[in-house]
Amino acid sequence: MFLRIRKTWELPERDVTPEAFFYNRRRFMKSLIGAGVGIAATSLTGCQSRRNRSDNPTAGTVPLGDIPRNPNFAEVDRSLTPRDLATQYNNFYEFGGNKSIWRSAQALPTEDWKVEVTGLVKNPRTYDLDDLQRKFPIEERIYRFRCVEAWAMVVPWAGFPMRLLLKDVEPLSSAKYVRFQSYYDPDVTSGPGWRPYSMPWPYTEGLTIEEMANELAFFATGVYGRTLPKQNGAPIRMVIPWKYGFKGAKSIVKIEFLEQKPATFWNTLVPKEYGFVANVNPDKPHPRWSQAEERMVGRGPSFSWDVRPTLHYNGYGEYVAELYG
Ligand SMILES: Nc1nc2c(c(=O)[nH]1)N[C@H]1C(S)=C(S)[C@@H](COP(=O)(O)O)O[C@H]1N2
Ligand SMILES: [Mo]
Repeated sequence: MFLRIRKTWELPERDVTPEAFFYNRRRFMKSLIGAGVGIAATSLTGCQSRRNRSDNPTAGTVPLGDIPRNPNFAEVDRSLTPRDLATQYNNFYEFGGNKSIWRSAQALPTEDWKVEVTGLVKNPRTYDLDDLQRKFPIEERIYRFRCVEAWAMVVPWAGFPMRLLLKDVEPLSSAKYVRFQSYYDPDVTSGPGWRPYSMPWPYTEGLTIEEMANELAFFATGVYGRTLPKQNGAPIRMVIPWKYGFKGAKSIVKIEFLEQKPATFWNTLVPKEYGFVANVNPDKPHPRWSQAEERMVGRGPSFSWDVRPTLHYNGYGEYVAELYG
């Protein structure tokens, strides 16, 4: 893995970014080596940093003021991940294949954002951010967050439960699944050194209607008391705390109600490794590593991070187990 010079807080070799692992192996390395380019990816991303000079990972975010914290989600059994870690250790493949994409993600244009809701619903419509704010009161929820790569965080999201949107658009009885689509513009999103050709863009994810209607399924429009930083999926992203992180698509532009199960990004790319359901499950290993334990993103080298047993449904069985009985 000569392509990356890891920052001290990045993952150790043994469980390096699985999504990146796949990509590196099959495409990225091949294209670089094939072209006779022997430069480290870090030097390429270095160009990006010089282009986007912001040194503040929460630049452009604004405070949300006094929003109520939902008492059912006021705390978990571990401490909050510090904001500077949660905003500088990200997965957002549109902007690169490593965890240090927060600077290149600042290119995401979030002005005049619209979310189109379409498909099998009684009231198809397009919301702008004001509509969302007016219709769906914002609350704060502290959720566990678990990436399929076996790192985890505890994050204070702000936003609203997905079921409020369901009530507003009224899915038809024929609607069984929901497809969520992220913003994508190949000119904006792929930075120098990152050529995500032949990945199934745009990034999409899917849920069943019942999953979307669950109390826990959440649209986040903020985090740590401020609007979402771009690298975390501004201005609105999915948060599905009982599933692996990749199910939570960022920067949502379209929500479509369907009769058939939709194709999704990672499931299309590597179906054997990233299922459609993808519930957090310590007993179901990923084909390339165990899921029995997870490491809480912390300071210093990742081998020093707090290791915890993985919880079934990420600790949310009382809310969701009945969905899968
Ligand atoms: N559009 C989009 N959404 C995405 C991803 C992505 O690459 N593109 N990565 C997913 C993965 S694998 C994870 S773990 C979370 C990371 O969210 P965070 O960076 O806010 O912690 O975003 C998810 N949503
Ligand atoms: Mo992830």
